Amino acid sequence: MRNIDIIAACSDLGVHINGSNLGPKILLKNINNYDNIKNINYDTNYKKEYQTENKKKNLEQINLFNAKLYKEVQNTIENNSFPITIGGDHNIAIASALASISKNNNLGIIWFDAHGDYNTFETTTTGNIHGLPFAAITNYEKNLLTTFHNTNFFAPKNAVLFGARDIDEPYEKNNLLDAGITIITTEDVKKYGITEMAKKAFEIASSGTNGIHISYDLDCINPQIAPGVSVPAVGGLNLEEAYAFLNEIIKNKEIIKSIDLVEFNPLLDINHKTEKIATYILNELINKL
Ligand SMILES: [Mn+2]
Repeated sequence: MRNIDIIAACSDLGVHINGSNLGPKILLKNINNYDNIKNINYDTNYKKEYQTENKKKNLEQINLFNAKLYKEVQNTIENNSFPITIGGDHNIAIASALASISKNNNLGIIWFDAHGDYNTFETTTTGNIHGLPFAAITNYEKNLLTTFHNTNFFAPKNAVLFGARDIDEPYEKNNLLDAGITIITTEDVKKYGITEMAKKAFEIASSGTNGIHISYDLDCINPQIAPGVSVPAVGGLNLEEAYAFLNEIIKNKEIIKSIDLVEFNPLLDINHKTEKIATYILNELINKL
């Protein structure tokens, strides 16, 4: 069994809806007697920006937060520990994913998500930075979100968007196609099966790389099953499919270098449904990686 660090990335700065910063605290409480925990918080005196007209909302504070998180994930890997970063809104993956590739040199990535997260500051309509991280880590959105990182980025040919069903048309879709990201939609999963599609994703992400970073966004699951996410998208994976993908992660553990589990928002959860699912996933990872 490997030594695992759980890194609690308590941020909701990437989205105008509050609450995802509280997710990690609740999940940590549910993991009994786990010692290797690091907490990253943003300045409690900071006044969060919400205005839609502002297309770079909370940019400065997000960069301060991510620079800290980046160092912590790097430290974890330097100490031969495996990083599981719990969000937090999905912008935190800019730091966790780039920290991992900075230490593992050449990695592929599977971005498990209902949304594309592939806007740029030019194409975003909301200015919510959690809609940009996948573009940032593949260096499609350049410079502003990755100032703390000075090695290579994820190559689009080894990057897979998995389970998507809510991609902004036409601009975000064009960005994804222009960059050359492989898109596996929710529809593909329903049509060809989760095992077949996971196999395809792992093949693409591992081909010619030293391993894979997994970014698991809970909003990929149907919000009727997992309602506690900031931006739910109609439809989605059922629980069996979500757990089958988790099993594929565990099966492929030798090539997986780092994982995020993001977007749990306890303020929007109903009857602890999402909390239970996220806790189950986390416990499986801790016990079986
Ligand atoms: Mn996301």
